[in-house]
Amino acid sequence: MALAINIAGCFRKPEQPEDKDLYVIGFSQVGAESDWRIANTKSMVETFTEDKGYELRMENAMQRQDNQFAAVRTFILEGVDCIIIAPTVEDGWDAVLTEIQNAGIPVIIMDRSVSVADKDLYLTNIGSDFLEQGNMAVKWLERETAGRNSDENLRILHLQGTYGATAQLLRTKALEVAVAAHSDWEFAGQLYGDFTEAKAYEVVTDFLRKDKDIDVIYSENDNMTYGAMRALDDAGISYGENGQVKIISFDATKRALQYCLDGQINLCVECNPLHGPGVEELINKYRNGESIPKHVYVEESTFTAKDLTQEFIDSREY
Ligand code: GYE
Repeated sequence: MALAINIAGCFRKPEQPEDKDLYVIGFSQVGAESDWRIANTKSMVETFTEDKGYELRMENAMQRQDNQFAAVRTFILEGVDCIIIAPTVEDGWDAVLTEIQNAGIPVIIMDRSVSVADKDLYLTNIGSDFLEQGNMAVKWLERETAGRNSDENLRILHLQGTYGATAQLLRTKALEVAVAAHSDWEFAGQLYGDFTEAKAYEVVTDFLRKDKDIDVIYSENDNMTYGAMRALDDAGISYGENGQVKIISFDATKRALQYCLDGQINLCVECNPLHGPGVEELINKYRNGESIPKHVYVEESTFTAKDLTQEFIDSREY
């Protein structure tokens, strides 16, 4: 491995930024699948600037784990100072994380998590408490439907993000536990939307051709919500504050908050994408030899129309 690094070093052109003594970060980003992701990328790019002594090498994995493996192996060959991974899915990381460990490079897992037997394979994991997000959504739905006077079950259409991603696994878990616990709740369907608007539009459109009897949409991110809203519009089904279907959406990015204020989305569950400063703080601690918590969660809440003002939405960064 040392040889590989030296060989890579030999091919460096003299004007490369390492010569300026920058701290080089290899960052494997999931993709550009959502507004959340774009805000997250922006936060990283704005945090790790050359002015502050960093060189950020970012690779977009287009939502594919094998692309992440390739990016990470390139970072190892380049001998970067630190590797940051926003993992597409939780499983399958043991081998490549071991390769990084053998190269002596610290790893920070950002946003979603990895599921590995040996937790020493990474320094720390900074991201959201996705189970708590799901639980907040479910509690809201309980309150919202309490005392519901109906002989019929509450029919929930569940839109799922990328299978195996922490954000999908835990938001799904919260809802599945709740549906099992409420004898009058049921799934109208569980559809795969892969966190994208296009996929959600396609699957919800298809679903509504056969079944229009739904009371709730639980959408595991904002972009899938937008796809579902278009599909509901096409099918002539009303939603939001005064509509047939209550919509719960995860992320609380600006456009979704606006729909919420306008009465089209009932609940926005916040998912903070601005991890750049938090990651930088962890890197500083590492570089100063300070101890680092194994998991750092960010504070998040929920919003309904009554919690929002136009001024608040306009002031949000994402
Ligand atoms: O909710 C979704 C994105 O992992 C928190 O991924 C992230 C999720 C986010 O594509 O919009």
